[in-house]
Amino acid sequence: MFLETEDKLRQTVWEVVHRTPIFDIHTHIYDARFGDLLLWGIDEVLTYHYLVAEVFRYDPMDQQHFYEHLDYQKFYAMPKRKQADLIWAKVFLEHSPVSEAARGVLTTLGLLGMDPRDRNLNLYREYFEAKTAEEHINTVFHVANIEGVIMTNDPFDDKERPVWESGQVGDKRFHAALRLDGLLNNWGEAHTILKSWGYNVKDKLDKTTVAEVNRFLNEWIDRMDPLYMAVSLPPTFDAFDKSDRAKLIHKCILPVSRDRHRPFAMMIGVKKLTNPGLAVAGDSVGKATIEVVERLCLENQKNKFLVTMLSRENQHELCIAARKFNNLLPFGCWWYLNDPMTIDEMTRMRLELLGLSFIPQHSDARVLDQLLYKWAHSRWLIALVLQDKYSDLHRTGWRVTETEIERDVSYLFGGAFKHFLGA
Ligand code: RAT
Ligand code: ZN
Repeated sequence: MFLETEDKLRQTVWEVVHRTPIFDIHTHIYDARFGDLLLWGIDEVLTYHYLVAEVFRYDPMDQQHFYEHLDYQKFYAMPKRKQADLIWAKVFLEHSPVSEAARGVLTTLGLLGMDPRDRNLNLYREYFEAKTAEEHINTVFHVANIEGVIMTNDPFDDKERPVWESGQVGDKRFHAALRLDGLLNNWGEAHTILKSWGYNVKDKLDKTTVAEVNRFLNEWIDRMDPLYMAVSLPPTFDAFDKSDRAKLIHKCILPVSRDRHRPFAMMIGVKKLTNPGLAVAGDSVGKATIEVVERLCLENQKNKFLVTMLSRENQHELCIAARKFNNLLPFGCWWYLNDPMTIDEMTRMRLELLGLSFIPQHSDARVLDQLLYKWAHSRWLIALVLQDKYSDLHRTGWRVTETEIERDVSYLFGGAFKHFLGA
């Protein structure tokens, strides 16, 4: 039955967006078999690196003896609980928590049934202390209405690797992504590690080395069954220069990605450690070159590329590139773009240029609880944008049914990705 009034249409869009389960294609959370690698609870939520960067914004303004009082090393040397106390004091109590990352903490607490008016952090801590990781995963997935997530899985991570090697069976809601920053962004170190693991590799990417890297990739694909292979890349990324990375991409990643039917996800535009003292909070952003993406798509038409770019300035051209190449699927509002203003802008632009053929968002959650706020905030924004788009359609005289809206929203929230995988 057609939705005949605009009010009914808008209300239906709102409800459908809020009840459709999400398949979250990029996170940094883990299932319970990974033990301590799965971060959860209020102290982890508060010490999220997005908030670490913010606490240092306030300190020089408040403290006469800034460098004595709070330098980066001292901050990171403090126990996590103390770091959380400090962030709570500075970002939530001494100033109102209006930033997106700070607001997210409050949304999270509210969604877990706590009262965000409480300013006593220990009350929140008590809530988490009474939970187990498994219980909490179930609660978060249920409240956030998430059907599945993709992790970020790095074979070069010494804590993570043994879990994969042990062959334990994981939670079916958690899927793998083979993350290759270690291989592609630092071949000098990677090749010595590969060698120590018994691969017959040399610094120079000769024929044997290439074959051995491919063996490594295939073995990890067998072990993890990742839904895609991924790398984060600098704004200066050029897949056609003379670098080891470019050679590895052409000789190893693209053939394996093609043969094993695992798209290659490129996350382009991060300037690592612009401020090294801030560690994981110290990365910045730069505008990248779309021509590199276009040429990769053109010259490798049998390859599939998932692409997200970190700079706002790259978003329009990424949409245009996707109009030219159907082996390119743009995804998410990544990291510094995961803010209401940019989510709104990017989602409108993508719908206008690509219809429904993109992945509007991923959470990038590093802490389990962040699935709650990241998806609550994104759903809200996506619903507002979709209401406008369906209203525009309505004004042409076109009518839609609730079933059609459900079809469209589930395509955005997981269907487009699964279709791209060929599932
Ligand atoms: O958003 C983040 O938390 C970043 O620090 C990165 O993890 C980024 O998302 C990445 O996957 O490289
Ligand atoms: Zn990430």
